[in-house]
Amino acid sequence: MRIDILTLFPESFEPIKQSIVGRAVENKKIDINLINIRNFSKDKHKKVDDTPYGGGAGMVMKPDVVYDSYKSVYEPEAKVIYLTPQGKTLNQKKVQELSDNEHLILICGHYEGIDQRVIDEIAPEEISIGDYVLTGGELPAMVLIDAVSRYVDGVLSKESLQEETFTNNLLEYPQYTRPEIFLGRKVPEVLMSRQSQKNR
Ligand code: 21W
Repeated sequence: MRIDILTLFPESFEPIKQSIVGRAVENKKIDINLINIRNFSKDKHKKVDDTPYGGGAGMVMKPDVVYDSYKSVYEPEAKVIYLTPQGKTLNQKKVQELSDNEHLILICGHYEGIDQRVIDEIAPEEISIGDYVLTGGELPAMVLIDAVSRYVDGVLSKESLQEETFTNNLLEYPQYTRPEIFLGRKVPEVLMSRQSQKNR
């Protein structure tokens, strides 16, 4: 899977290169491509935002700059996603659906968001990660990548995915490991029987 990320803060994606996603990138299962939206500013001061028409606090990302960065990675087969607080809340079903795509383009807004006209033109799928206010779409994009990458072939074992709590609607159960007694608390007897030792 190829994932293009359009952002004003490409350096904020360093953590995603670690852990499971990082290993998937090294194994060439996932190709993460960071595009700095600022590189598409034609202005001599590399301006990427401006004050909102009609007034109000903060700044709005300029439509031409975002659109040019988008055109630099666009292909018709790609699934385009705009991370925005107004979007539909991400859930495990959506995560699984997204993992069927060979190419994701993630658009991260910052400040008060992106000029609506470029959103109307691109018509991306709009996704939020929950009802609380963040400073931009970068953390939400990393959350989405982490969740989706687990379904990319060869990233996780089949067994791990089958144990999936949210999709199977199974109840998660408490987990224990050695030692058998910790601060006077014993591991439940049922887990200590010979039969349940087969996975150890
Ligand atoms: C936060 C942008 C608040 C815009 C006036 C009228 C992406 C996010 C984000 C942000 C506003 C996600 C406005 C959960 C999030 C994100 C930055 C509101 C807009 N002003 N999921 N309308 N929470 N957040 N201002 O914050 O970009 S996915």
